[in-house]
Amino acid sequence: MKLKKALLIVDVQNDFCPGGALGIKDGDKIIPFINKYIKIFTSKKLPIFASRDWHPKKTAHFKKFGGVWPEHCIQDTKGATFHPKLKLPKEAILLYKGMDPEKDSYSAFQAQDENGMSLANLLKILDIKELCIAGLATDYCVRFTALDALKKGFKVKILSDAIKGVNLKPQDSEKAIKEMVKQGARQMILEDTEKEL
Ligand code: VGL
Ligand code: ZN
Repeated sequence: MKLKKALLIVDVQNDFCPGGALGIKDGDKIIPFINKYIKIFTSKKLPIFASRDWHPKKTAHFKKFGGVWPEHCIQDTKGATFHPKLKLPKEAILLYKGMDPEKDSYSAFQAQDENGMSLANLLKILDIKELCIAGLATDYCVRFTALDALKKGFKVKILSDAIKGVNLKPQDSEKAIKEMVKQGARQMILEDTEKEL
């Protein structure tokens, strides 16, 4: 029997796309692929999660307050909204993360829905055993989310044509993919979805 899958779209927000406060080169180029995955998961009636980096104005995550990043994805700003090209269905379950003013958090497993329910709990309720992960950024949120998922016993598919990295150091994304695969994640592209789902 196939394991029940869900699609997890990580942080496809204006600030992580070109022109944004932490714009990732070609970050928006993955969106047409993500939209195709959305169609496929919707047609199979499989759940779709979409996380958002959702920071308060003042947080130790920002350079200004001791962290490493320029200000980005501040709650209720344009930078924090989903990229306009992303076609999220109304059934998508929205997750918020990075609200703690004291610390960094990258993993979607540290995110919660609008009722404060954690991703782990939502997955349990929906009986999801496998996560297909797309979005931004390969070397941060995607990486931490995938590693957490594996630690928690989920199977993980990295959607290679639907992720992009920050690359503070040029090899960061490549290294992140190697690490996720070493820990048990597998890579998948659009062409594989018909037989995989
Ligand atoms: C992220 C950098 C800063 C991410 C969040 O979600 O990948 N990256 N904040
Ligand atoms: Zn952030």
